[in-house]
Amino acid sequence: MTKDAYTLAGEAAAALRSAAGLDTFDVALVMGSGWVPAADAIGETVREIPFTDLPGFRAPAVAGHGGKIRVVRTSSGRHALIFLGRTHLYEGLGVDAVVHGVRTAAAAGVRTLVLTNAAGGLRPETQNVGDPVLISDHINLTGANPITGTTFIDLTEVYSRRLRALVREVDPSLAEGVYVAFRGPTYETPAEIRMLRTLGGDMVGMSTVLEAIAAREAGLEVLGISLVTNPGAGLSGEPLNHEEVLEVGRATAARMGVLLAKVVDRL
Ligand code: 8IG
Repeated sequence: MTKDAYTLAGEAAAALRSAAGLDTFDVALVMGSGWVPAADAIGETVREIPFTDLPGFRAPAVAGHGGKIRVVRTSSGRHALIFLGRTHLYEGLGVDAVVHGVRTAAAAGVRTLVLTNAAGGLRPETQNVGDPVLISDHINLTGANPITGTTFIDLTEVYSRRLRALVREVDPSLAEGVYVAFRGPTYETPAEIRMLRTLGGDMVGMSTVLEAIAAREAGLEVLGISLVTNPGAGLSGEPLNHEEVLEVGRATAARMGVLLAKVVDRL
């Protein structure tokens, strides 16, 4: 069963190499909601491949989540795979579908993975909407795991200390935080948000952790960045909605794009 998922990723990687006209890639970036407008700054587009052209991929269900892989050449000549959109666990397609892009990137030769997301902020005392936060660690409350069987993967340093230091050379103002993931698609109750603050979480969302685990299994070095787009439920008195996420993304696209472009060129 799980063997099939890795085989399918190998087939998708072969199709991707052929569609891109390239044998290997230096880095892959997964652009979460709010991050898609930042993709344009990373480099010059070589090709765009709809997810539906590759084995095992599904078109994302969520507005603002794109639905294709952009192959980009950066100013320093590196080749990046930019995933414009991702599959979420709440879509009900299963864990393998959620991590298929990461496994495909790994099978296509990628060694470094940048995972971005939009998230609720659990620390409005110190976080502002529109701030990017480096993910230092995660708490996986999805109830799921992409790995089945007796593969005991070490998660002591899921999010590379080296890559975080490299990003802080580019932007020393960036804070770090612990990302908590729920399955969704509901946002949290105020009581759950209070619980997550007590547990040591700094951001909360519905993505990233399963992809990060699959990436560590594949031996990739992982960088994670959250864009805080709303205070967690009950922390601001306002209800949450997805449109504000996209709006914050549009407002911060230039800053996030420059940040990612500089980071990718220093990898
Ligand atoms: I953007 O407040 C975004 N994604 N679970 N909670 C959860 N996911 C989110 C949130 C949030 N904001």
